[in-house]
Amino acid sequence: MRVLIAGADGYLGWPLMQHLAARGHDVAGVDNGARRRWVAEMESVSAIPIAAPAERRAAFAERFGTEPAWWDGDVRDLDLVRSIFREWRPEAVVHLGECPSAPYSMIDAEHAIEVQVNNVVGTFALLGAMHELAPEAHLLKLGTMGEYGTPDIDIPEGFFEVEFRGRRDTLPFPRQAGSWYHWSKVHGSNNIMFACKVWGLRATDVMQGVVFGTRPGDEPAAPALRTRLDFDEAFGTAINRFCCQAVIGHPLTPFGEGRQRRGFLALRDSMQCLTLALEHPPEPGEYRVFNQFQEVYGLAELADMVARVAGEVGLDVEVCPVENPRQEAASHHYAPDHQHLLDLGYEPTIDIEGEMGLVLEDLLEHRARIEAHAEVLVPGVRWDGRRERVGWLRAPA
Ligand code: NAD
Ligand code: USQ
Repeated sequence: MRVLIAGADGYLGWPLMQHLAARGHDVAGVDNGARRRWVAEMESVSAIPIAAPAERRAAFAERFGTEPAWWDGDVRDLDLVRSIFREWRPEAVVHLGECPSAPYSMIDAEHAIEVQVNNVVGTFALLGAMHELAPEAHLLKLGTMGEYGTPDIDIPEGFFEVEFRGRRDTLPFPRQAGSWYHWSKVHGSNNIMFACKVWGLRATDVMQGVVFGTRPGDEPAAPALRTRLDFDEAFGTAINRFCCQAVIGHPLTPFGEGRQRRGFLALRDSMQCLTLALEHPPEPGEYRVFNQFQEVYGLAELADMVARVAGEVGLDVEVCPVENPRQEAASHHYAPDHQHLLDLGYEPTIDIEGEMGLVLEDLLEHRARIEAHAEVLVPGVRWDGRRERVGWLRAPA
């Protein structure tokens, strides 16, 4: 299958290029390098060193025999996207090319606008070009579990049956996002749903949980093929941050009481699920929603797991909760369905602690890079608009 990956230089995009090429798909990428600039703006670096895009493509050619088609460009540029579609003629488009950070979107109004314009307009340009030039192609779009928020009822996969005043209908499940970033994903989902209805496009909207991990497959990749792993408050996700904290002996930082719950999945599971969705496309005109995560965990529970695994490799780590800079439910019901991908054959990684152990192993050789930027480990972007680092709720020993 000819697959265009938007956001191909990113945490998920770069390993997905390789995962799909290894399965015999023809892959092409487009990326404007925004993630590299955003992490630099947060005064941080990827803990795992990453090669420049051209070096990455050369390493890809060495591994897979040929360089992938590639565009250094912005998917908000409709003319660019049209020209890519004319040249590459994709049968599927995987859209990962967005700003993925809730804290970045909450810095101030400028950042909120940047994230919303980037994410909503980029998605729209891809939809418009598909409508004009590739109406048969399948759009595989990364949404997020955070679109749903944390309602006090179970969360279905996109749609649910409602009875109101004696009448029944199947309707989109309400979205109650918790950051400007998460709302940008809701707006994207709504536009995709309508594009399927009015333009007859086919799309899978993946409500993905929080991803962690360094390895998309069993073998450690060659250096230029490795993906990034961030630990700053905006672009580092919880387990990845806890692992980076552990390798330098920094206290692990669950926010608040750590009783908030989220769905998590390993990087290798994200690759597996996206591939399953691609290889089992929806019907023309169909808009389907998959909830994608391996298991739900509480944040304090996860910090304790990382501390335990770190202890097994000789790292002495304490868990010290900090004030929660976000506005989110401290304790809540959380029971999302996630059956659709299991029905397609998804085999979840069961050994989450084993996966954490691999992350720690891969990070240990790069601890100096984390130590040199350790100040980014304690958050300072608060949802109430203040920029002031949070305090410890239990001071480190
Ligand atoms: P990432 O930032 O590493 O990847 C996104 C890539 O898209 C980056 O390389 C960036 O440079 C590029 N990009 C951004 N805007 C662009 C634009 N306008 N034009 C061209 N390229 C652009 O993020 P990621 O973690 O790989 O996430 C990919 C997608 O998955 C995002 O949509 C994110 O919302 C979603 N997601 C991620 C996670 C996670 O835990 N990583 C969880 C759920 C959903
Ligand atoms: N958290 C901590 N301590 C930390 C970092 C985070 O307790 O040091 C908590 C947060 O308060 C939150 C949870 O962990 O409750 C998840 O935070 P996160 O930063 O790992 O993830 P989030 O901001 O939700 O965003 C990430 C990705 C985003 C994706 C989302 C999936 O960055 O692209 O959309 O996960 S989900 O959370 O399911 O919406």
